[in-house]
Amino acid sequence: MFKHAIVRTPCEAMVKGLSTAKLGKPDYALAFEQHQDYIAALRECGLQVTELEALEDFPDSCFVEDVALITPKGAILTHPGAPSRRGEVELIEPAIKQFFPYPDYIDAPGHVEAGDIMMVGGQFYIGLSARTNRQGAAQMISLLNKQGLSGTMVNMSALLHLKTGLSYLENNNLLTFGEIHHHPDFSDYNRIELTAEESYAANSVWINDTVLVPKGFPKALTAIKTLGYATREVAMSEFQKLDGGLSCLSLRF
Ligand code: CIR
Repeated sequence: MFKHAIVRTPCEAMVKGLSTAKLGKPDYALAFEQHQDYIAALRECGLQVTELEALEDFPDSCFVEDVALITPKGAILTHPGAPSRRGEVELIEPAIKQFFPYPDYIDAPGHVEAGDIMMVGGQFYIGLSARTNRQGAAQMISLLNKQGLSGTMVNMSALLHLKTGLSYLENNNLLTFGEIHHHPDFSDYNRIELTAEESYAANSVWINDTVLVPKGFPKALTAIKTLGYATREVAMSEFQKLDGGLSCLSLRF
């Protein structure tokens, strides 16, 4: 069960955020509205939400998931692979310390963005991407070990972050698409493969037996409902334009 979430209000500079999506620039007013509804959805799932102020110097700072990993045992602040995002770490630190006074840290030359990390109970899968390198993943695994948890590295090629291509919905259920669907590391899970045109919904979020699903992906929504979950759709068009998914917008713990 999760009890808390930390989110950060999108800044107006988000229109200059990193993107490969080729979907155009986000509309700030609509992004703000979608973010408010995202917060409402977290609250509907029973979470107490800490809302942090917008940071105009950091266009991608609403994607708080990347700058910290929160486990059931503690917090680890990351060192993002994207240089423009590194300053976000010290700015989220005070909020993390309110819950975890003594976090651990990833240091250069290690890079980690926690969008590359998927938690399955006490086991953490760490995707090696353009944003998370081997040194960073190795540091992360030893910090997880210190907490009595374990981690493994996952080789991948095409995705921005590991969780861009999969989500763990608990109960052994994994939403996947593309390269991740056939990845040997995940062959023991009940994998639900999404079609290429619905691949964005592979980043859905389990929160206390409700699954948040991005709006506009009807086959994914049906597949998740068929597994027996309650679902809550959240419009995400403006964040999709910045390669950001549902999980990226919060830290849940
Ligand atoms: C970035 O490229 O860093 C942002 N525009 C999107 C980050 C998405 N975060 C995530 O997948 N965890």
